[in-house]
Amino acid sequence: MHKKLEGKRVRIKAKGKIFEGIVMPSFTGNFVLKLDNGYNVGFKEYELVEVLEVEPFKPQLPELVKKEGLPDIKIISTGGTIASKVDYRTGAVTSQFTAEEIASEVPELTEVCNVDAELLYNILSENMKPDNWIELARHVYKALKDHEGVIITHGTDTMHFSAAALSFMLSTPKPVVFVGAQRSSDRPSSDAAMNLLCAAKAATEDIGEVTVCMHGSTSDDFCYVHRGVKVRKNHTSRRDAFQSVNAKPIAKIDYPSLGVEWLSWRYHRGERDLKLADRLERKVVLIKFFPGLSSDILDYYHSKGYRGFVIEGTGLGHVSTDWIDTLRKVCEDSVVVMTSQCLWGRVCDRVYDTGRDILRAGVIEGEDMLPEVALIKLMWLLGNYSVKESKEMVKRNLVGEIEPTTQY
Ligand code: DAS
Repeated sequence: MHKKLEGKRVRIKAKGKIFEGIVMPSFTGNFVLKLDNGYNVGFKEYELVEVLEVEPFKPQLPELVKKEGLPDIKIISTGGTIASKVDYRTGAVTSQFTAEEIASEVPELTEVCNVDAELLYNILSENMKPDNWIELARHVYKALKDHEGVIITHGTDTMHFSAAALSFMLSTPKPVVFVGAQRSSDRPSSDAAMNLLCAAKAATEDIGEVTVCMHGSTSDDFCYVHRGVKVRKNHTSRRDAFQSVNAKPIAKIDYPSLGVEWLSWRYHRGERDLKLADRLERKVVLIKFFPGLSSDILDYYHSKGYRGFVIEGTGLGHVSTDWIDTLRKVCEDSVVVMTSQCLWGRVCDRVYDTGRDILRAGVIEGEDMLPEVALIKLMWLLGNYSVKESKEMVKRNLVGEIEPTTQY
């Protein structure tokens, strides 16, 4: 019965009282009602008094008028929590994409820039694939030709993968800013509006690279702008889940003043030309080593035609010494890059015997690259260069993914 009533406004009798609200989806078997005060109440027993008919809610959307002197920014939506809100009437998670809908949620946006919006996908980011990265890169490339910056709203789970992918595929003279939310806009603790506003500010600033803009602390006091190849989601739920790793954030944007404090080096606006190199080799694999893992996994992927391997090794970049023979064989016709599951610090295989044997087998040190960034860099290199050229280029810094020295 609950299912049929979901989304409807009803009046029920329970615990000797009358309650009115919207029937919400329930996963507990209880009957869940969202009351007008926004709280959900569950009932094991109830008596349906009546189903109330309500007019479909039509939000008043603002008329977006371009303001002279404000930069034109494109918002490309791909989905995720930031693009969603619970529709109280129906309990469904609806998505908001048009510029008008976004601007109606964050009216301050129109004080920072002129926005036009495009819906590319409506997917949660765990479902993003390399084909989506390529299509997204092409849409951003096109938008950069007639906008001063591009904002990409994206799910948080794999946002740093997408940001890294566009960092290698797209050379940009203007800001490209990925932004997500850990809490949807219907919740009091939502970070969506603040993240989006700070991202819009970043998209109008003197930045010429792909970045990620998210909360810098658990409070609503500032956001960080992170380099797209030095950032990672490091917490399942905190609003400051995104951290720069082995680098400082590029900038701190104060909220609500939107004051900008530069924290580290950056590509400046106009420093690089607009270029797109959108081929990616899919047969590249990231393997997290753990004690007892057999090197058969290398043989398996090699037999399937993979010629790109990133290993997330232990400590300074190690795997079990019984991997050495297989590594030597695979390195003959493949690129094998060693990164560290410590994430912080730099791989150095010249300290211990194991590391020296790994280097002699032909494995390449991944410096201070994050494992997933090395994976995407190798997908891009092997999509555009030979194995031999990729072996040379993977250890060189291309877009800021490798810092010259280890500061952290
Ligand atoms: N599932 C998450 C995603 O789409 C929701 C979010 O965090 O945006 O990445």
